[in-house]
Amino acid sequence: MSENYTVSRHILARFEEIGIRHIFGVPGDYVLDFCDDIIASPIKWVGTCNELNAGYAIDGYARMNGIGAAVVTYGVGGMSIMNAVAGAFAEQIPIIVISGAPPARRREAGAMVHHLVSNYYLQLEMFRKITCDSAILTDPDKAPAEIDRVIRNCMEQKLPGYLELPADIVHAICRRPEEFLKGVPAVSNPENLAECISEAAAMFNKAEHPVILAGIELLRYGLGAEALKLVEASEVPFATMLGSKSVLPELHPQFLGMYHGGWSREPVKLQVEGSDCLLSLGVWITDLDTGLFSMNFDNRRMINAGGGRVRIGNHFYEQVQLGDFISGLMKEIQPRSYLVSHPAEAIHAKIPFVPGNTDTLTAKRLYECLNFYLNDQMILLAEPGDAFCAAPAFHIEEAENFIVQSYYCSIGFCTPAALGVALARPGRRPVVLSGDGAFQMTAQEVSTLVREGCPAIIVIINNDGYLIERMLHQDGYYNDIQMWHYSELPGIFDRKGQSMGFRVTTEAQLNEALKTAVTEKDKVVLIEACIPGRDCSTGLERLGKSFREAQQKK
Ligand SMILES: Cc1ncc(C[n+]2csc(CCOP(=O)(O)OP(=O)(O)O)c2C)c(N)n1
Ligand SMILES: [Mg+2]
Repeated sequence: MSENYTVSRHILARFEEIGIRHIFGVPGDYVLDFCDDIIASPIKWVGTCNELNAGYAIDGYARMNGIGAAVVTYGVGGMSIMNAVAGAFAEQIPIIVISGAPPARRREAGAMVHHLVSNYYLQLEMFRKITCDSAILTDPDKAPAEIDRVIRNCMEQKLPGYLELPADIVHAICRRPEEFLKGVPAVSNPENLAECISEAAAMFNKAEHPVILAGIELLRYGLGAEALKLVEASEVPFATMLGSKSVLPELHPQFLGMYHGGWSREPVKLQVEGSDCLLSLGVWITDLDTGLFSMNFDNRRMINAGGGRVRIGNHFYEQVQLGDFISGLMKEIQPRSYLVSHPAEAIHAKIPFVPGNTDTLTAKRLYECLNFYLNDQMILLAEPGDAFCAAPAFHIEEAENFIVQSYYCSIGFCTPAALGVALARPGRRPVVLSGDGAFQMTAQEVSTLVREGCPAIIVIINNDGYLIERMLHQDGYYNDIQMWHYSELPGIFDRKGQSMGFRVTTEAQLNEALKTAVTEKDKVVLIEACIPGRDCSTGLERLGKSFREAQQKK
């Protein structure tokens, strides 16, 4: 047993090994010793305004970096971060949460210590439900193996993990494991793989109108490049979805556009649903990705790979990993030049934005203007609300330049996530497109963006409340929010002039504000874009219409 090797040192050593360069969180007395060790290590501590925001920040960090970690205190901190952890679980993002905990002697005595809710295992039990693995580190002899197991599972399964670290264990001496932390990626069953590839290739090669539907798992498993090879080798048209937007380049001549079931642009819908061989790669059939399940798929004409299995018609092949399937299929396909009729519309090119002389700014013109100013050094984060409904309006060429919580849809995610994104990818600039309601949820994190020198651009769509909810349902004053002087927030959060705010009501003002934002590349720039009435993207109009129609049928 090495003299100075402690449980805390082991955690930090592993974190360095797996590429964690920042730990986000909020301290509390049960974790102060561990926080001391963090700031003495090469890993940088990034304090957030609250634990929920730390959770969103590490989600953003992990989407860029492969993994992220937060440290919180017991009870008050652990309970606060839970919504973000649940989101990462739903969206399959690997993050690790370490929570401090009361020392063993208190737990053993069942003492009523501060931050305790009911019993000493409640928090662990709650985290168990929203993580793939968890451990309470009560025994220093076992701690290194438990820490390694949780980290390994978290990375392999691409899901959150939880470690509870009692205050008296932080500096307990433990054994330094000899081996590195080796992950064992999930493997395919070779027979199943070979058989399903041969069945899939036969169907694919025979088809007259094959189409590839690129899904969210391509993003989660970093398979965009591999899928692009398949697209190019086969010369088949492809579509993406909200959760997988830009996983394949949107200026590609084979790109049809984004598919959202019945809400899709007509040519995209016709080609995807009319295909005699729809090759669906890592697609999640979620309500928002399929126009409230309005897709019209015929399993007999589909090859469905994802979630570790492949389905072809009514044949099921278990234990087939998506990456193995794509690379195996690529070797078997015969390229032909398929007709890509109606490829993605010209919105996907950079149309210069010429501001009109109108008094009011419309949602459409806001998105056109933002699209013009986006570049490949920017990462767009779109909040649930009109922001993510407008996603097709933005041309994004690289997979990692677009972030959305398209499934869990927790509003307020994007501003703190931008903090994680910026620190994970210095040199790229996060651009948050947020509703006013979403922004109010986590607005304090603008101050951390300023403090950490992360030059995010934050565009707040000020449409005076929860517009998406007004559109989905009959309206009520529960959808009203307090009007803020959004553009004055930089003056509140920043005493050093590292940020600036604009309030824009016309196209010309918006254009100027975005032009300045691009020039002021070291500053946090907050733009309040005022959109009057119920003006919104066509995406939100469609969503509202479908929801209201579904309600009438009830
Ligand atoms: C944390 C959380 N609370 C509540 C909701 C329910 N919800 C979904 S969208 C929305 C309103 C969004 O309003 P805003 O951000 O202003 O966007 P807009 O629709 O006006 O563009 C709410 C409250 C949610 N998704 N997440
Ligand atoms: Mg709003």
